[in-house]
Amino acid sequence: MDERSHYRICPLCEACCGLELRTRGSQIVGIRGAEFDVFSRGYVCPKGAALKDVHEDPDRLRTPLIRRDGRFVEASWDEAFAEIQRRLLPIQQAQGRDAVAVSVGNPSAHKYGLLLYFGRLAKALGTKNVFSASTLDQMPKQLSSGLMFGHWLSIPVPDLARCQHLLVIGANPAASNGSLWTVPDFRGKAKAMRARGGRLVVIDPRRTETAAMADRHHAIHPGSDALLLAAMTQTLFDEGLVRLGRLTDHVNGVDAVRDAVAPFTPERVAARCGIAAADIRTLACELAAAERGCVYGRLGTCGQRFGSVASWLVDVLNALTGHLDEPGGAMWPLSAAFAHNTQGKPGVGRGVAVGRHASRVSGAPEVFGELPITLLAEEIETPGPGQVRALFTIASNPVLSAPGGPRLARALEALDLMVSVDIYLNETTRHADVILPGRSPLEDSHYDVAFPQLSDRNHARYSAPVFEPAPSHLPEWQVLLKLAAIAQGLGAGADPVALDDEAVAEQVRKLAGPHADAVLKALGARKGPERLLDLALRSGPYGDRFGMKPDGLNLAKVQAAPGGIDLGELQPRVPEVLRTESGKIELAPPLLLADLAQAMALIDEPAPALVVIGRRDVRSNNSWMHNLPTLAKGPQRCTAIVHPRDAARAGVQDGQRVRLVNEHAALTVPVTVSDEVMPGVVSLPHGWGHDQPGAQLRVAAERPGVNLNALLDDRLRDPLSGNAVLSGVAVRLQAVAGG
Ligand SMILES: Nc1nc2c(c(=O)[nH]1)N[C@H]1C(S)=C(S)[C@@H](COP(=O)(O)OP(=O)(O)OC[C@H]3O[C@@H](n4cnc5c(=O)[nH]c(N)nc54)[C@H](O)[C@@H]3O)O[C@H]1N2
Ligand SMILES: Nc1nc2c(c(=O)[nH]1)N[C@H]1C(S)=C(S)[C@@H](COP(=O)(O)OP(=O)(O)OC[C@H]3O[C@@H](n4cnc5c(=O)[nH]c(N)nc54)[C@H](O)[C@@H]3O)O[C@H]1N2
Ligand code: SF4
Ligand SMILES: [Mo]
Repeated sequence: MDERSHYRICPLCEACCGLELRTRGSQIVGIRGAEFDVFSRGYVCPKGAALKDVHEDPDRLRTPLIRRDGRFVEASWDEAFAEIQRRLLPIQQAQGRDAVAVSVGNPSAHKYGLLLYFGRLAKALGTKNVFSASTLDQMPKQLSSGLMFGHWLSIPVPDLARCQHLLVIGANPAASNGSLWTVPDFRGKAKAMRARGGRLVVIDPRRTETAAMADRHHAIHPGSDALLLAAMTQTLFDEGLVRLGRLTDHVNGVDAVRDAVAPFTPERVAARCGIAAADIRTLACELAAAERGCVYGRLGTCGQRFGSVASWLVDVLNALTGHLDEPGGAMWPLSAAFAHNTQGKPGVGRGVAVGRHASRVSGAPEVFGELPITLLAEEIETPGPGQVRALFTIASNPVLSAPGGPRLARALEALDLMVSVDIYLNETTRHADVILPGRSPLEDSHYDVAFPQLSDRNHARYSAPVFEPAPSHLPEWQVLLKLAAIAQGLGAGADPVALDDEAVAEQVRKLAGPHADAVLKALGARKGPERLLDLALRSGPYGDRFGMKPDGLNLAKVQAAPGGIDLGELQPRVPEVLRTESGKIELAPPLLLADLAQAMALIDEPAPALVVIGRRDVRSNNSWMHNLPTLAKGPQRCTAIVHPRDAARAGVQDGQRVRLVNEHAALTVPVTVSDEVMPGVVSLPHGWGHDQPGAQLRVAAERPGVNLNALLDDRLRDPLSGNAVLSGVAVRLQAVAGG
């Protein structure tokens, strides 16, 4: 049989590398980085090759499952939708719309069918109980960006190609391959920066893979980043280093920031951060002195009590040192499709609002239409009007990925209905009544909706399906539309394609007014996400405007370009990128100023003797890639790393099994003793704990690991963004007899 070559954007992490797959018939015979990809230029990590395992995994679901008498049985799609309709409508009717919750997880960001259609399901459900992985991840950054720049996704990213000084705080892109920053081959690019005389500085409780390649590493006590960043900001004012440059006329609130950070002197915060005052000053001064440079913060700065404040201060520092919106600094990509900061009137907007509603039990404010995912369990458990009685999970595994997962698992069992759109029968979906399988990513076309808004270079890339799906296997966008139709009372028999035609026609009428018919005609016979993509590309900033700009982009052109279309290096975008009411950068949003004042109390809070932090490994990804043989082989990855001092105190030795204990759980894991973590910190990866009865993950179950989130506290969160605290939670280390 002939060998064929296919181009496919890797859906496994935010680097979005272009892959070249070679196939023979239905076999994948090779996967490598696509040298001709205009964006990733051949880069690939060990996970890329595991796409073959995803596609071929015998545990990956291909048929809907219905749980009957405690056992899952295969069902047809029609039976599955009928079952959902039969059970959902009485719940909605008797208990109201909020009785049905929905949770959407990380892989939905990597499948445009899910990302572009999830909103339709949420809207049809009409529930305020919308949860997602965002409140385990980036909601603090979305909130601070929304308040400062006017849209939740207007997140500036380092322009590494021209940067000479990169300060990385609470991120490990050498292992994670970047996040809220699509930067394939971070390692190669960071090395190139150092080779041209640039400097990499890392602030992290652990000497990570990124720290190991840096010029300097400072260990920081978990959870104290807001203090460090406030003290750096204070230093800029104190030493007269503030330089707004080109942004001077585009910034509000500089004086308010100066007043707010005044009490946070380096001397005041040094002990709590574990970083000497002189070092804090140096961090601020060298950032200010760098001709081109920036601060980049990620998960480590978000998963803490003051996550929103820390996320905000990262961009305050960039703005005050003249590095925001400047080449080599923190810049906004100009995405070819779907970016809100390219739509509507340039330079001004409505800003963002929070707290339009609140969670029923704890009263936590809504942010970006969502409630904190750590509150899902109490919403199910607590009786009263609006109690959650049904749940849809869409590519979401909160039993492993959210603090308090074991409590949530018990709550899920008590639901009247749970429906999962997922590819595995796993720790979360085993509680479902109906599981609707997603297709293999290789059976769908793809375009990244979110990541070009965060990419270190502008580009437009599309990948076609590699394999034909089974004829009966609905694409996920149609699954979501079917569920939406059921929720709206249109019935399980509704035709998702016809519903989509209607919705697109309405969208086009709004967008194009009198030209709507011509636009619809131009979109031709395309359906589903491809049609939305063509519409977005053509009406986007590089678009052909449906023929008005014949040289512009459309989907046909992107499809015809092997490896995508390069749209050039990042360009300054202020003021055009802004969507705040004032049309300015809001450097001092009142919500953040008020919370910064609260952070003072952190300084004198007694710090626990030992706290746990997370860890990412390049051969793993969140909770669902442990069933892939290519990634599962090799050394055990779910291990605790402790500092020699803490190991000696607990009387444990390298390689032994130890217990990590607190009020929430007791976990037994192998320990590595190493000074790569600072004293008082133990590092354990998340996403493990594949020993739950009823899951069908045969490879993962061989070495299940333990669930870090069982140790974390679902009551701890950043009250502004609702993001869970993932770091700095107290644990004790104990030797295990015979361990
Ligand atoms: N303690 C701690 N907890 C953390 C983190 C941490 O650092 N520390 N990190 C957090 C972060 S950043 C994130 S993003 C979350 C992620 O948490 P989740 O959003 O739960 O994501 P995953 O763990 O990747 O699980 C994804 C689910 O999607 C399913 N899936 C995979 N591919 C597909 C597909 O193509 N279609 C469908 N329909 N389903 C699919 C998988 O089977 C799995 O059930 O975890 C968070 N949890
Ligand atoms: N290989 C691999 N790649 C991934 C993933 C994966 O699971 N595996 N997950 C993907 C996802 S969903 C995401 S969101 C990204 C995350 O991307 P990153 O944020 O780059 O990934 P992490 O490794 O979680 O980095 C967080 C760092 O913060 C440190 N840290 C912990 N607590 C603190 C603190 O209080 N302060 C500071 N300053 N640092 C702290 C940790 O030691 C860690 O090094 O990675 C993505 N890429
Ligand atoms: S870094 Fe690895 S997992 Fe991430 S997109 Fe590239 S090949 Fe895929
Ligand atoms: Mo994430």
